[in-house]
Amino acid sequence: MLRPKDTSTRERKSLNGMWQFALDQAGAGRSGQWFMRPLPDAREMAVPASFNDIAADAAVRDYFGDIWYQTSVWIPRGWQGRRIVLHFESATHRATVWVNDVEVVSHEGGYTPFEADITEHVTAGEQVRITAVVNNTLSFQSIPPGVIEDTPAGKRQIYWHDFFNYAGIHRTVWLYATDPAHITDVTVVTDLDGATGVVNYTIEAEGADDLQTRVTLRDADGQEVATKTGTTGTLHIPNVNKWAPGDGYLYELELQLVQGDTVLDSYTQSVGVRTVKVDGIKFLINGEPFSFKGFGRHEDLPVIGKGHNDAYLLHDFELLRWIGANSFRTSHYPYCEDVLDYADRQGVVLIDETAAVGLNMGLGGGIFGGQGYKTFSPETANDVTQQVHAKAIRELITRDKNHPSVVLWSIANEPESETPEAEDYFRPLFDVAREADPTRPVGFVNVMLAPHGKCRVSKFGDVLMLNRYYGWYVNTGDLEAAELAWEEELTAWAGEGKPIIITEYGADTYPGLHSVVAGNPWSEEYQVEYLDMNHRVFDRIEAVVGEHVWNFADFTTTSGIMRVGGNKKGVFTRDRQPKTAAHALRRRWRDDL
Ligand code: GCB
Repeated sequence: MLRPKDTSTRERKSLNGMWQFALDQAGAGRSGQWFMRPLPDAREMAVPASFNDIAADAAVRDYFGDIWYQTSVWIPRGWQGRRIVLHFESATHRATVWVNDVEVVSHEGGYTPFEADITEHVTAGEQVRITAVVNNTLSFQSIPPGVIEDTPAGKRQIYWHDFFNYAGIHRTVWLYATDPAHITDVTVVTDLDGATGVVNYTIEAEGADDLQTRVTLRDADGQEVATKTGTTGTLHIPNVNKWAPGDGYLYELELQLVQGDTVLDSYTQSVGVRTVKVDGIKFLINGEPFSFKGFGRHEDLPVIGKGHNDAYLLHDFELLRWIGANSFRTSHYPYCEDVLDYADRQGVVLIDETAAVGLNMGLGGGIFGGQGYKTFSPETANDVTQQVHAKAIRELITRDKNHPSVVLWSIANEPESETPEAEDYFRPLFDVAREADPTRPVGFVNVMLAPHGKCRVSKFGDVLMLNRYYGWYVNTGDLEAAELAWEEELTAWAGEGKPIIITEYGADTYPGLHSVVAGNPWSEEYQVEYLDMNHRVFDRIEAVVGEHVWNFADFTTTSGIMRVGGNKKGVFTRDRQPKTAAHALRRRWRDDL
């Protein structure tokens, strides 16, 4: 699936703005065919945004079930004879969509795009009604998982990930038009041969059997550097300008379907020429050892929740630059594609993660404590879950495969990984990822409950990604004991001979809380002491090639006695003010200061 774009032959129209919106508490909308007419008792809702925080009402914030969205749109008169497509960049966690009275698409998974060819159901120059029922419930068969429990006070949605279950239409909805003959996908794989860049491309198209496929590669100044015909081929760029960390140089590949002199379809794909390889304990980008400095993050903003906002995107990347970070992980789900596009342009390196978070009944919301379920069993996470998970991996890779910024796939965060059931569940999922993308390393993020010697899944990964909280969840306030225990465990992992990225280490810190005495958790000083201790350990172990602090900014979670207005492990507050630790990290990460 290609991301909708305006090109010389394609036209897109955003459906963002105010939609009609109704919560379907009684679950009456599907059988009552709400898509046939204006939604009953509707209010207005902003798209894109999470609906949860908009109403200032706990019943709305905590609602789970069917959520109805409706809008109407004019099909441009000029689109007569064109193929017309309705595209959702995401709907969390699943949706079914109707155009007028006709169901056109259903999609499972809250963070990847889906679309429907609606040509047959619309008429150029006329208005159509678009209705989407989004559903945000989590079950053992969804990614991420959850369960609905009956309690004396009614049904409650339970889940095991430590961020609020924001839902709705978080990203842009597009209507776009192409020629009936159109390109459906392109895969670009790059390589380096000395100073020559190598760009392998494969194009898929529909209705194009009698057409010629033409590609043209241009540099950042718009100068043509190579051209070719055919649906698959290799282009060479002498004296290539590589894409590298901190230097997001992009070429543009124009793809065309041509009949005689007429270009029927044209699409542009940006291309960063770089290589990624794991070699022993080294993580190589363009053959050079790369060391990850940065954060685990969240899509989490005041009012709009997981809704995308360009201004925050720019500001967050400014803060990454200010602090000297070169990378981050899209914890714990695929991010808005605008984020990936911008990372490509900025030369920011990404670890790209699926939404498989919370597959661990030994943990709850990042807090230790059993959940009363078995993680993997026929009644809980089972074969169906595994298939849904496999699809989530495929959809992530299909969407993000052409982003040079993405250098590593993370197929899950902190799942149970110490049991034979976990091993059986994950083994085939690594194959799924490698089949979908043979060019990038694959890993998963290991949790403290499955330390070295116990984890049965790490052996499948190309790199080791570890989340550890020595000095926070264990050895709280005792950094001396934490340092010894952490170094001992990390030294054992280093014996595996793989690169190690510390994908999480962090301490909750209440901004403004200070302490002159060391070892005082929640204070700004303790966050600095905690990070310093971790860095001493990392610097003594050669296999550690990355440090991603948890978290870039404070974020919203469910309520609980371990969370004070959300998770406070941010180095920045939720409104992006630096805590003392931000300055300390800046001194460590910026080598130009
Ligand atoms: C973790 C999780 C992350 C939590 C974090 C915490 O290990 O991966 O989602 O937010 O711990 O702060 O407890």
